[in-house]
Amino acid sequence: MSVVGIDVGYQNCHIGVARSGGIETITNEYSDRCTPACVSLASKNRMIGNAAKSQMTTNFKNKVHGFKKFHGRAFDDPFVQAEKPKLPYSLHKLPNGNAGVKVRYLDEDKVFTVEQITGMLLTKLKETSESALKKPVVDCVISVPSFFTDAERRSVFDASQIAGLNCLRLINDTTAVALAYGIYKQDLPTPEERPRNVVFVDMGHASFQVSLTAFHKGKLKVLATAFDLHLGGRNFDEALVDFFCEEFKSKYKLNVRENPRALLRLHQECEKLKKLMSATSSDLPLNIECFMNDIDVSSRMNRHNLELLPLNCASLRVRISSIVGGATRIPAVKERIAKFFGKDISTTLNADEAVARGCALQCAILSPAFKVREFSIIDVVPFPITLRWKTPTEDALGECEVFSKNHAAPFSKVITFHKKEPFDLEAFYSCPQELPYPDHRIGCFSVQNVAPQPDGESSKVKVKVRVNVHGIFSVSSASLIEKQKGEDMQIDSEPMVQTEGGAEEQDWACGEKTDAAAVAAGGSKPRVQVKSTELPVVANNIRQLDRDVLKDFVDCEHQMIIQDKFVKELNDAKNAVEEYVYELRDKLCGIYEKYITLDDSNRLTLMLEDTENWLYEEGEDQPKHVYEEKLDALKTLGQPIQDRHREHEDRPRAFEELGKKI
Ligand code: ATP
Ligand code: K
Ligand code: MG
Repeated sequence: MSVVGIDVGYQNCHIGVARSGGIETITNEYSDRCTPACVSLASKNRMIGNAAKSQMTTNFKNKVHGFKKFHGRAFDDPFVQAEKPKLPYSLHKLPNGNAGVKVRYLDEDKVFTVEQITGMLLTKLKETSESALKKPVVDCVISVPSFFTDAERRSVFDASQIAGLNCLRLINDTTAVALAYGIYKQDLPTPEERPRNVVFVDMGHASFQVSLTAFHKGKLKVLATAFDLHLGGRNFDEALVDFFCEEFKSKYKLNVRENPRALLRLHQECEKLKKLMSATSSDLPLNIECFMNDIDVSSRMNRHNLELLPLNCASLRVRISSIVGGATRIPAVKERIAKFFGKDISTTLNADEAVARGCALQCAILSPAFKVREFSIIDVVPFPITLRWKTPTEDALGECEVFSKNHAAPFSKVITFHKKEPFDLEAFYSCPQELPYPDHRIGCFSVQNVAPQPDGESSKVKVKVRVNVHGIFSVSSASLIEKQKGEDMQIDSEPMVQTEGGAEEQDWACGEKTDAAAVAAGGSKPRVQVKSTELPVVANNIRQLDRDVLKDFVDCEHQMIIQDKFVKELNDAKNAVEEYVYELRDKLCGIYEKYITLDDSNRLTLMLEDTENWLYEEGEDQPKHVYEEKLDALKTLGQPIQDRHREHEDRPRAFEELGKKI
């Protein structure tokens, strides 16, 4: 079994793996540790990662990037609407109201959901891990921003399933970093000592996350998280793009915003410039040849002026110590963070790889196949969650906040209701003004098969609500508690119990008027025999893909993988012919010259030339076997020459060997 951790960034993805030597990040087929979060759809296949990014400015309408924040969002979401005009590809409203991506793929117009696009990216990352580990990869841990809501987490989880991954945990970015920081620390305080509190800061391309984490030996507990959803490295890129767009308008009379390709190029150049400015405070040139309307543009920028540009986002206003994420390399960011906390900041963690390493560590901890130091992680619920239900007596709705902000997670609670009939529990985020999303619904959970007691009284129904390891909320189970003859019930006095996931479980009473929302106190009364019957709970309006649809997407991804493989093999076969032509031609006028008659050589050269022309004409687009046959035919002619050459080379060595023996 393999142990893999995947940091899926808005811009960059990294993969951490556990090998016998420990945790390491791996490189992809371009020897790059970073795989761009970019998917390109084409007429025969898809390109994902570096291959997609390298051709960013051609076929750009079908190159999808910057999709991470569309997870779980509706097409009409103001954030999606604000992003739309900045994107070179088009967004499409899906039947369920979500935002989909419209592209040309296999010469057809196709709409993919964000789960499918992320699924494609994960397929690539899965393949990269498989080729590094040389074995199949299924189990993994994937990072998500700490502010991701239920809908987003479910959406990323669905994407992992589309890619055929078994995600053991969706872990928060900053928590993964905290784990990567803590697990190797030998000097953490003992349980009796005061914890070591560390603030982690991650400024990526599109968001800014901060967590305050308490460490003890063998465990970490996240105390609080804070974030700015719209502050990241890209804000600096955009500020530069805005600046140059204005400048080029007055200087060259160019309307860059009207030309998606030019705008993309400017974006790329601005990002390069931004990175250079982190390393030097001197004036730097910006030159783009043939930028628009055959005009070359040029300008200058420096760090000081960058810092004066307005950033289109709220400023650094976090309520910081160890920092990661690419954008923390910007000197102004580092400076402000240090100033805010009045402390020196530590950048000992690898800014690009810490999240992926933390993910791999968590995967290693969860995997039975790998031995690693135990480390317990308690995370937090980012936004408070409330349950609401109808009361039969009044028009009013019953309501109970089941998870407060920064409540420990994973965590289960048991809530007791008194009901005579089936009932619905509506779950939502309780603080809409705090929630950076327009939709605060989580889902509706129907508790079924509830009936009154034989004596007509309400039945006691225990409902378990839970935020699981992925940070996903659910009403996970319900049971009907029946009075046993002549005995009183004392369910509310059950002590706190541990559940499987290491989460604490807590009993709550949250019922009708009579005993409304009284939190049961743990007691020491003896337990009485009660009959408990499991009740079905049906989840409605959960913001995740329909299971049938998910299954179709899994099949669809599988088909696309087969298609990509088919195209790759075809291209490989074609390239092999081309390579053989070049190689043989080179050698014919070089090392093979002595081993072939001039006549034969001329004939063969002519043939090679024909083949080359053929490759550009009717041989451009042939089935694989045609290329294989072509290669075989060439080899039949080339092989005897190669053999004669080898024999000749081997002869002196054979003599030498013979000489030694004599
Ligand atoms: P997110 O965490 O928001 O999903 P991500 O994980 O893809 O995004 P990172 O890889 O952490 O983001 O950081 C990428 C950002 O960091 C980009 O904006 C990039 O331009 C910026 N960046 C990288 N190196 C430097 C540098 N030397 N100076 C300035 N910015 C940099
Ligand atoms: K990243
Ligand atoms: Mg990141």
